[in-house]
Amino acid sequence: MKLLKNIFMYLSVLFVISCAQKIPNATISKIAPKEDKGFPFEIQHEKPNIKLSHALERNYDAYLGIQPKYNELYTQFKYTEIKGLDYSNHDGTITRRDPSKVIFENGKYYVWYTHRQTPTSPKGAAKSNDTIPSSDWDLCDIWYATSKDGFTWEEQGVAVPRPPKPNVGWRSVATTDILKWKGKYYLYYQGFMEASGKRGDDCPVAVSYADSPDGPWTPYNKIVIPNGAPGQWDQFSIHDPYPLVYKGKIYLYYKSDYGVKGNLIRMQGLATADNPLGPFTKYAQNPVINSGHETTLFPFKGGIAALVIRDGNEHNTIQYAEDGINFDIASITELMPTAGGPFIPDAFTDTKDGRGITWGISHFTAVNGWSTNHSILTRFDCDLSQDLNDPDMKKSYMTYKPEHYYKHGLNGKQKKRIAVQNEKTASSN
Ligand code: AAL
Repeated sequence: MKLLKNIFMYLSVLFVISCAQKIPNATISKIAPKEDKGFPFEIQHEKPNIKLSHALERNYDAYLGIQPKYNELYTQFKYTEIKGLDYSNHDGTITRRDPSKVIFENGKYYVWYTHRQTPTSPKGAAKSNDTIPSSDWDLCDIWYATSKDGFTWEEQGVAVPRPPKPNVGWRSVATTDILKWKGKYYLYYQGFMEASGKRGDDCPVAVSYADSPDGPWTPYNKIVIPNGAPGQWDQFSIHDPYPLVYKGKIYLYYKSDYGVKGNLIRMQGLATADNPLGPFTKYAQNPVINSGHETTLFPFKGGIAALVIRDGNEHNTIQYAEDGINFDIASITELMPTAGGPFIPDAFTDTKDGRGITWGISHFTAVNGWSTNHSILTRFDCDLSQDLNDPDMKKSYMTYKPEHYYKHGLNGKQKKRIAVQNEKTASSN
């Protein structure tokens, strides 16, 4: 019986092959499998069931939509000058930079930031002293401002001053971010024990806490996130501490600079804790984001999204990690907010469906050149929200005037190199 069956199958296969050989070409194309028809003209939001190139596979698998306008994690950024803050005619003696996330409490928005008010603008580590700052974030305190509409801000003064020597942060407290946890507020910040730039930017993370966003803030006076062990990527700096509540824990992302001065590589790491005062455990496979500068993240759907701004292979991208750890590129954009502190209504609710962000505060540095070096706060708007659909934020091009391009023209050294090359080309012909 089995033998008969095998013979029958063998004959059937032979029959099919011989028929196929006799079918003329025109008929073959009609009955050819679907994948030979080519990529369809009609827009396909679902991945078509045909053989695709690597790029097209990626276009369906890596992004939340097949075009920026369908991609919830794509946006342009629009900037508005904020009102209410004075900068002493931009002479470099007042800086405001590295804003925290924005929170809404007591009927108003709150933001905290690095505030410097010094007799001169920064003069570099060698010329710095007890009153002359080395860098824009040297000799700073943490101040805060409130606003009813997010455009006009009223400065409220100091939140966390530099503590007396030898406490962590006695030289400068800078680059803060806010956490709300079990009804209390926590400000994390970089605590400098020497002028930045002396050996680098050596500043472990310290924290102060309060019962109200208006303070008073109690300094914990202990390092909560120490630098890495000697030889590790984060051995010298923990920058931009950025806490969120995720999976029942505090997920604090941070940046570090590794490598040697002049060739620093910036990446983002993660430390988690069950208690705001620690202990924090650094994720074993840090860094978790291979690019980016100041850290800006927010809960999105079931995971965490990140603005990966300048520096690194993946600068100018928005990334997403379904588990808060394994980040992939979700979109590529431009004019990203520097040191963005977004308003994230569900930053601390341990949401399982993060709704995203639509605006925040960021900064512009060296606004008036280097001799009067200082930074200003600005407002940014965007559409990275599941609850907003603003087509004006989803365009995928920006036009810049020729002056903008020429401002980024060749420098003297490059012009010389080209002149030498021109001479070589001329003499070899
Ligand atoms: C910023 C941040 C940190 C650094 C300095 C002030 O870009 O990464 O805050 O220490 O510069």
